[in-house]
Amino acid sequence: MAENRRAGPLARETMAYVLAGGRGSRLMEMTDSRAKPAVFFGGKTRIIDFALSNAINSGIRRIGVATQYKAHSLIRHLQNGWNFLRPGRNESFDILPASQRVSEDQWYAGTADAVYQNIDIIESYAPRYIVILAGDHVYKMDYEIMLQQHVDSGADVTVGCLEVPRMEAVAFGVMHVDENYNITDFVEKPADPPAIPGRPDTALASMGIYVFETNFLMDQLRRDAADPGSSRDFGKNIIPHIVKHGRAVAHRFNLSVVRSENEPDDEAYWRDVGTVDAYWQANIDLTDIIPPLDIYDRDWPIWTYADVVPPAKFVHDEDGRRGSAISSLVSGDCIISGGQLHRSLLFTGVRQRSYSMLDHAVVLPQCRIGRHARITRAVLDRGVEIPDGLVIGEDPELDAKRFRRTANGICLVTKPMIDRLTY
Ligand code: ADQ
Ligand code: ADP
Repeated sequence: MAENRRAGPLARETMAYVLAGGRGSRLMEMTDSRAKPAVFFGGKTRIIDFALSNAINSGIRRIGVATQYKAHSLIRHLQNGWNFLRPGRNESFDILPASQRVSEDQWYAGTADAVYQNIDIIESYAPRYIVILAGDHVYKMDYEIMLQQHVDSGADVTVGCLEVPRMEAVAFGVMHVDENYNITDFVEKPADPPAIPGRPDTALASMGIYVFETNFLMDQLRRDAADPGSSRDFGKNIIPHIVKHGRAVAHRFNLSVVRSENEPDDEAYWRDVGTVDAYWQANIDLTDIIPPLDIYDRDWPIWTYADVVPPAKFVHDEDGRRGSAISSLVSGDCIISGGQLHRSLLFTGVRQRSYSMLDHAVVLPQCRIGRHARITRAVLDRGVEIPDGLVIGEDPELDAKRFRRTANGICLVTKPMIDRLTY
């Protein structure tokens, strides 16, 4: 009976457990007040919406989200947008903040501990499989395909992987695989990443995505918790242990990436958006005529919580100058009155006034752009009010004094930086 019973997708026997506690400190002041998964991305969504939408679109109906660092903004977003799963239909959505669980500590020690401390909740749902996800990556992926591979291969753990330039692999778990994609070696964040054999410039990196049978994972977590030398981390402890003592298999992201017909098929889109430069670039990429990520794909919608707002509006100013946008994304409740924008992305509720110019700018919700302001290659954090006439992105030395200017010349501008301006 049990063997023949499985009719639906494996996803319906799976819980997605999203790790959303990390700060993402390389995003600098953008994550001063919110965790990286809560950072806005792409006009309406936040970064965590991608992992959560992937789970829902893959057919998963049980989701847990572990939070810790500056979780207020994240938790409010989750409660507003993601609480539609219903216990009466064998669905569940749990927000699991650190500090409320078994340990005396206020904090999850590491990513494995963020699961371990909620073992009782997970076991109460008895999902057969569990997929561990990072809440801070932008990509579209069908986890059902990875689950299928996991079941077919009989692995103890299946680890999502992709190829990255070898020098970038210092930030990742790096693996060696045999011809059947069995992982033969795994090293977390190596200073000198090992290359894929025969391809000296490329390494095989872990995406920080893991599939387990729940019972097996719980055994591993209990074993790890009893080891005083462990830092309770998947990448540092759990995965290397299984590679050594069990069977870990790599799942190539290429096999399960979801592409629309409008996406180039030479790239499997996955972004960590972990730095200001990467964040700026990934948002600006959306203004391409054919962007590498299609956020208009109705077959794989990225769900979010968004306020109900009026449409964007473009008006000319009193001199008859147009308010206009070229190669740009403009969200609801924006009013462009006589200003111009080019290759820019405006989130909800931005006001851009006459004679101002935005070029390659990423403007988060509720910003105000004053008259005659000129802003090039910048990220404006939520609620920033640019005074009349302010120029950003044209004088590197001045910008570096006033704002967070990256090595690539991108300026991150926050409210406190504007408050400190004297001129
Ligand atoms: P990192 O991304 O550096 O490496 P980590 O900082 O542990 O690993 O973050 C993983 C995820 O867990 C993130 O989504 C983060 O927000 C969250 N997180 C971190 N600490 C947490 C905690 N204490 N409680 C709850 N959530 C927490 C990992 C793997 C690498 C892999 C990369 C891919 O360890 O092997 O290559 O992900 O990005
Ligand atoms: P984030 O910028 O990451 O969204 P918050 O959600 O905490 O961070 O919002 C930033 C500011 O916007 C807060 O200071 C808060 O006062 C205000 N805000 C946004 N949404 C709401 C809301 N639903 N209720 C109250 N305040 C809100």
